[in-house]
Amino acid sequence: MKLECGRQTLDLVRPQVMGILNATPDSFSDGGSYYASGGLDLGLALARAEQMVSEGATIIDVGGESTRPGAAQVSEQEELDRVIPVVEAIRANLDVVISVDTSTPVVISASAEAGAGLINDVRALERPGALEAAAATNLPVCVMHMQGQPGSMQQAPNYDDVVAEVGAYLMARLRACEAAGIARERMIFDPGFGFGKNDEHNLALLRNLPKLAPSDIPLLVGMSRKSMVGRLLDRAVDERLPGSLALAMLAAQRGAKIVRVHDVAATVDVLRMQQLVDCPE
Ligand code: 8Y7
Repeated sequence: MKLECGRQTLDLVRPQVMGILNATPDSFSDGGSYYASGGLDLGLALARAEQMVSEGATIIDVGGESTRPGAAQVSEQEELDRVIPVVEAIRANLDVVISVDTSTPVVISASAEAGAGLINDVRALERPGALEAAAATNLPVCVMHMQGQPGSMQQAPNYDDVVAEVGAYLMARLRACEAAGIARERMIFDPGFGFGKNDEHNLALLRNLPKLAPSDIPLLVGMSRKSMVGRLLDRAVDERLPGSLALAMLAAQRGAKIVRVHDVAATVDVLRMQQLVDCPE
């Protein structure tokens, strides 16, 4: 299974690690690290990307809008100012697929022009104009399920059958993407762990991961350091690595092809070991 990402090709026979690079001053786990005196420090952001690539990340996910509950909204211009210089710097210096975490049509278009290889949208291209902007890039798109809106989604998540409902939503987004001219071969599905889900919902989705996508559509999962780890194990953000690694391996065993994480080196080791056992040679 190969995924064409503009100038690069991702080999999805084995699970790939997507390293998280937050270009936001307010993200919950590593926010602020690349901000010096109010502005984004491009050198620091690039150094972090470089480190993650050296640790084995084959995708870097650059995000300029924090989707954490209660995070401040950003204007289109602010999002462009945060994301595009980082995409350009990575593009000029590193051989890695650049993913851009955005829901904003102008950011989708500008990112592709700046050298992005993948569009990662937690709103599954539902914003007006996003489907058309993504289709025009010819890049792969990750469509993620979310119930509600970032600010309020964790107040009362509710499903009759979370696995069926998330699966049906992702298939509906596939149809919408195809209708807009995005080829099925460019689709990636993501159940959206923690996005309008309680712990039981998250666990049911992980247990049933293979049911959430047809076998030709790769699954991406993001559980790194999330609140589900915090609640299930009673751990603060800086104590969630073991739980996050367990979840990464459990997802890989259930067929996840891309794992979005903060801790690249540790996750790469875990997934290599999982592959040696489950998929030898
Ligand atoms: C996810 C994500 C976040 C995820 C995809 C966090 C941007 C919250 N989570 N994108 N983004 N899937 N595709 O804790 O689960 O990293 S932000």
